[in-house]
Amino acid sequence: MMTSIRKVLTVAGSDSSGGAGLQADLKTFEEYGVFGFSAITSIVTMDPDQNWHHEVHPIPPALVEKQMKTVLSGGQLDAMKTGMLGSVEVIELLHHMIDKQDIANVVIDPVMVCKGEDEVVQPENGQATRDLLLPQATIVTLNLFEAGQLAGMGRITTLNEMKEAAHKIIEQGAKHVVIKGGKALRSEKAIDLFYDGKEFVLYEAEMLDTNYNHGAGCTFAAAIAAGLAKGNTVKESVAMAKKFTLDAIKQGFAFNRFVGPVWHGAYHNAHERMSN
Ligand code: PXL
Repeated sequence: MMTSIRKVLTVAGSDSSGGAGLQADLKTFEEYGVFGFSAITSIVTMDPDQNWHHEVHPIPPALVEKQMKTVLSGGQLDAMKTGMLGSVEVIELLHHMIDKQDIANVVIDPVMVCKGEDEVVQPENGQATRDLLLPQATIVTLNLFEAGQLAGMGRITTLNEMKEAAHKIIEQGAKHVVIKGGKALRSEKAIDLFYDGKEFVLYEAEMLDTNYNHGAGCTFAAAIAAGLAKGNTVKESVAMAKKFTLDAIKQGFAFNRFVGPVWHGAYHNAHERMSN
């Protein structure tokens, strides 16, 4: 008999270029074999005539709330993940929803900048995320920039600073945190740091020499949510998500002259499906 299907919600922005945002989340959920629901918070467009400039178009909070009502009408979710949230009202809405629904596995992936753009998207959202969502997070996934912002430390460039930031994030109420070192860390290796308030775990991997990694962060967080929904521990889910995302980055491709998305189907060779 088939075991029951696990249900996972993403509350995120739409990335029409397909690599990041809720597109990444739903593709990843499918690869993990969990059923994906979505509530769109904003629509992001990128303009090829303006050097791929990103424009964020927030969805009215009342419409986000209606989507959430639709999703929640089917009973308890096994996990949820948040990405770009669009407005403080939506963050408040989510805070109340998580509280009321008592959702077991909550992955918070605060999206503050889009790759290639250096200005912070909606800075007021960072503060609301810290105050309202971090205390509800089973795990929060951060790049160095986001970690620096949420920990109030500014620019982070060393492993020691990553540890200090992780400690501060846990103090703000998140149960677990992963900080992704990436290329901004002064290191030869790609180093991710996991912390649960007691023990630091370092994940070291080769630094991949590619620019085709658009959507890697969303994919990683979505993979953790799917892993948790399937009953894995937080640590197991992170380890599995790392493998899944590494494969996705290895098979990233040039979409146009501005962006190269990761391939979410790489881990399972999804391009070979339905071939006959
Ligand atoms: O990768 C960050 C990100 C998250 N969510 C949406 C995005 C992007 C970057 O483009 O468009 C919707």
